[in-house]
Amino acid sequence: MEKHWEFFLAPYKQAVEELKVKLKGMRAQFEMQGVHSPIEFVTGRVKPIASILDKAQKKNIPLDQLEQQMQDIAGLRMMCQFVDDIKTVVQLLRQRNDFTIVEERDYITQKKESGYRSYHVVIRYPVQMIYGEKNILVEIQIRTLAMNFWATIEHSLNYKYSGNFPEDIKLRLQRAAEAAYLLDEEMSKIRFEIQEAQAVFSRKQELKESE
Ligand code: 0O2
Repeated sequence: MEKHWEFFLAPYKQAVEELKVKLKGMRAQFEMQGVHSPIEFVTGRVKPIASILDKAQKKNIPLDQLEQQMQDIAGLRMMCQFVDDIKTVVQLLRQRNDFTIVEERDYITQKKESGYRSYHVVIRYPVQMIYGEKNILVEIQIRTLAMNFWATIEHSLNYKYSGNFPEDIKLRLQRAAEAAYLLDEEMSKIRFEIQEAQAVFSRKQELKESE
């Protein structure tokens, strides 16, 4: 990797690693208390250089403005079992004092034309570098497992068709997005049954492990 990119991306890499630990730590705290965790799992990545350049070109972002204008060079994803968990997670993020929220985008009540649903929170995160503090933008995407399944599939198809989906695939993807949303709604309706079963299961696991 070119030295210039290595220096530029260093604070983003640092931020993703730190935030993965912090957000996974939230899940661990719920587990420790033996209560339902609104966070199922957390992933994080630094956007590959080729994707940064692609997006900069598409959105007319000058390369010397990446830091100010590209919000998802560092990205975290928090997956939830239920739609209501998303609200809980956003509340938890709003309460934290290790970063500030600069923007929230609700693509759940206002889904994208593609069918995409997720809640995006853009934060300003201070990274301690050897030359001092650097404040960078990080995008946290919060979504259910079903929304994540859809987005992952659509993203790989997007790659294949470079965004120009044939009409029938576009339509099927929109229908699949609705099906995923229906799945979320159905799961929400039996949420308490599911949680009860999960609690019994984890108690049994604990007993087995202590034997
Ligand atoms: P990647 O590969 O996920 O890193 P825009 O890019 O114009 O849609 P903007 O202003 O960057 O919008 O912000 P937005 O839409 O809040 O966040 C963009 C990111 O959200 C995307 O990143 C995706 O991760 C996700 N996203 C948004 N729309 C869709 C969609 O229709 N399908 C899927 N699968 N994901 C979506 P990138 O840059 O695409 O890249």
